[in-house]
Amino acid sequence: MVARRGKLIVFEGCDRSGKSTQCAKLTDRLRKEGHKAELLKFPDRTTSIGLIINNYLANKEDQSDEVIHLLFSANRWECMQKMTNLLLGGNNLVIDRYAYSGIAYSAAKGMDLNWCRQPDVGLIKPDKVIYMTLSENKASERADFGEERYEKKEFQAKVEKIFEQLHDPSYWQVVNGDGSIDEVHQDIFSAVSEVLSADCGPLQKLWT
Ligand code: Z5A
Ligand code: MG
Repeated sequence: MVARRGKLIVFEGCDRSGKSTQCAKLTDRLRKEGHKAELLKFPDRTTSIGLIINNYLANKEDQSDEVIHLLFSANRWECMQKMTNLLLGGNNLVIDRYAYSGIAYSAAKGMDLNWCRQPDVGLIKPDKVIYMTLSENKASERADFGEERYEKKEFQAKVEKIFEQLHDPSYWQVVNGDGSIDEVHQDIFSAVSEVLSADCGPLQKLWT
């Protein structure tokens, strides 16, 4: 009998909303409950493309807006075979940022949104996007923005606006990140449990 494929669950959202915290918690919980689960993060800073991205984000290296946009996308494409194999092998994948961040951060610089979308057309389509929000009050209580290139308040507001444009209610779920880590996890787990038990059919391509 062919194993049922795993589900692709992507986390997106504004800075410090708790994506990385919740991705780790969800992956642990899935494993504890007997599901096969793997956690991946974009950018994947461990590849040679990821190293260029890391230097760019750390302000150690400059790139044109177009070049860095294409490198972020290439960093996802270089992972597609591995992701396909894992999903078809029955592993659920939890992904910390994906193509939506790629578009939102580039378009927030003033780049054309449709141009920004093109390089990611055909990536594996997520079965669920968990879009995490955070109120201004709570954001100011969390650790300060770091030194990385995009970590500025006005820029983040533009990013949020683009995420709102990309929101597709057919597979996006908005989760309020204001609660405690455990409360937020519970909301996410309920949303993900529904997807895990659903028959989502074969893998689909994004934006095709
Ligand atoms: N980028 C791009 O331009 N193009 C692309 O294609 C992609 C990304 C994929 C690096 O991303 C940058 O790359 C990012 C977008 C751009 N630019 N910015 N800005 P990254 O994913 O490496 O960014 P990060 O460093 O992981 O930050 P983050 O993702 O914004 O944070 P987060 O993952 O959402 O939050 P967290 O690390 O889980 O939590 C933040 C803090 O809050 C931490 O101290 C936690 O302990 C605390 N926390 C978390 N949850 C709670 C709750 N519920 N209560 C209280 N405290 C909490
Ligand atoms: Mg993070």
